Amino acid sequence: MIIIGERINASRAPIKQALEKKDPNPILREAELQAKAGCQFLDVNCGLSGDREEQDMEWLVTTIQNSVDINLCIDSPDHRVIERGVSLCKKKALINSITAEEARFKPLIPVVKKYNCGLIALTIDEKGMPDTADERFAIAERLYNILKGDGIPDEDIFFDPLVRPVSSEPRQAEELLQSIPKIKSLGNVKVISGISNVSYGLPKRGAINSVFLSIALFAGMDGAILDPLDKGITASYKAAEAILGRDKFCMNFIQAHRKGSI
Ligand code: THG
Repeated sequence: MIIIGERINASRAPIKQALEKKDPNPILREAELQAKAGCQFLDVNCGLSGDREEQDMEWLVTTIQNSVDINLCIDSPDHRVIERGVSLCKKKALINSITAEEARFKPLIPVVKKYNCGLIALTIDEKGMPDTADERFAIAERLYNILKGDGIPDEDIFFDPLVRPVSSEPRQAEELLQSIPKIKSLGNVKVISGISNVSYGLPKRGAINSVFLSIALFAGMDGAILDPLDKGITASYKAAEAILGRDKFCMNFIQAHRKGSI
């Protein structure tokens, strides 16, 4: 399973503070801990700070890349911020994200090709977020055809069918789960998702997140954006991998327990 560590995000108070003070220490600690926890990518999001977002992204990416050897996932709605971040990455980067809206994908396709990145494609179009599995698939298919037309290989495409709170929209989690095999039928593409939105507004969020992730893995999801230092969610996905026969003799699960990471 592909893990994208979510902790370097300006929505978290310690990260916001470190960005304001340009204090590298909290950032590097978060980067090292998440890398050690076995993430393939670190999501890097410096919040919506207007003109400052581009400079903040440059500082964040440079700070991390100078001391931690890991792939970054550059998270911003602004293509200029994304290009700045990606251009500074030493290893293959992941762009987070494009949508099926022309204003979002058009400026980023040349960036994907120039820097040989992967990209996360959200199933959103001009009409907004889809409700059903079929609508999610239809948007993914339209974007897939555009990306293929531009020569982007399947392996570099990560679809995110967008999880929504089950508390306010009780059918949404199931629609997302049903969309996973449909989207994967497009080709050798990946499906990933953020996790924590599913439990928004509920108690025992960890239980909701874990069950959602386990079912999603069974449905064919390839990875998730999550907190890799959270022992509960880590134990759940490692248990799910063992149950699904993807962890020979449960060695990963046992080792994670011995290391104290679950
Ligand atoms: N898909 C894609 N990108 C994403 C998301 C997604 N990027 C942002 C987000 N969702 C994933 N990242 C985070 C980062 C931090 C937190 C949650 C998701 C976080 N949440 C605290 C919580 O849930 O309790 C609240 C914040 C706080 O106050 O600390 O920390 O879905 N492609």
